[in-house]
Amino acid sequence: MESASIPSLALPVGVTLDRYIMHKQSSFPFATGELSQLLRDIALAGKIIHREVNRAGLIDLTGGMGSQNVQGESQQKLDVIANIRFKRALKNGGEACAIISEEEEDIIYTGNQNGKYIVAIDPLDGSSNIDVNVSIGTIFSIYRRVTPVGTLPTMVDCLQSGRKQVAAGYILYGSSTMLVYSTGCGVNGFTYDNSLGEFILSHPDITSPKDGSIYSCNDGNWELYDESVKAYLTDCRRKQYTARYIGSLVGDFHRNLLKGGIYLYPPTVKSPQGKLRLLYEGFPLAFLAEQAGCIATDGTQPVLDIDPHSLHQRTPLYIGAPVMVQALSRMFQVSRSKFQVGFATSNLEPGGLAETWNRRAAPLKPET
Ligand code: FDP
Repeated sequence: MESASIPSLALPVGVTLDRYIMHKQSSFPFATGELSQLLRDIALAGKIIHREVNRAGLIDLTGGMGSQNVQGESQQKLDVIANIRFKRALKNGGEACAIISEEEEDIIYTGNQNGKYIVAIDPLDGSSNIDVNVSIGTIFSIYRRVTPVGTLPTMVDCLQSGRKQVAAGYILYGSSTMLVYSTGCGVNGFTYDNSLGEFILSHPDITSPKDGSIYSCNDGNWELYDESVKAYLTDCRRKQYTARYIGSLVGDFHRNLLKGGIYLYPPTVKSPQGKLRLLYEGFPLAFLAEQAGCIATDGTQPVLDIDPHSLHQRTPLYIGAPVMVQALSRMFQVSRSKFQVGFATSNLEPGGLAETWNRRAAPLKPET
């Protein structure tokens, strides 16, 4: 029998992701294990990216490819590598019939028409941070296909409501690598143990603080923000909240999820629909946020209620602690009722809110 002092000499390692996934699967009597396998495929690709990210500076994996992705953004070598790794893992796994990737314009058919699932993925998010050793991440979203198994998946499978996600998550390559995911029954976080090659449950049942004092946005865009966003941020400054912005959505979201805060990426003149992508950034993070007790809105409606109409659709995103997001939403409501025009995606278009404001801000001309 172990004496009382012995366990502290050999602390238990904890629950591995594999065991956790299997355990969760066993609570669904009709589960076939395919979603579990899909999650394991994603975790495996994540481990490989972790390895590549960690030695990028040593084996010439930093820097640009000299090419652009479908969004017109310059591709980093690791963007391309991560895309290949995830595609390969998902194709070989067999559970996904189609993939939507930030790096590719069209639906990627895996060749597994019997696969039940669709995966939307941003293989490596925050790519401007790759070369400077700052946190980056992978974001994923999983849907069950709606067209019959055995047929070629279609746009109908890929453009489902965010509320139809069966799982979503991210892998954060930061000071440690973490995989955080939800299948709709809470959010759990696993930290990668390099020596074991395993993700270990480190953050069970993540519940985010209801309120917070961190705000995260690109302050350099201030002049391009709408007045209600400026008013909200001014209030954050007045309250001496803490400004924290990495410029890696996963890192910024993760910090705010754990500590309590709000992340804002409003529309700007440069990105009138917002910069972030709905299918593989907005939807999965909104799903996790709601599961952890947070709120995600585009300024007019919950992000999960947005109707997707194209694979690389963009969205404004305001996500985080409910008290903070609600305070911002109230400012949107006030401006909407004042000017009686729509906000969010239409606010910077001709006739939109920003234009209305500019008109109002201009000196009044005499009537005649
Ligand atoms: P990036 O373009 O560097 O891949 O996905 C878009 C994203 O990163 C987010 O991760 C990040 O929060 C944001 O863009 C940063 O954008 P800005 O440089 O405009 O602030």
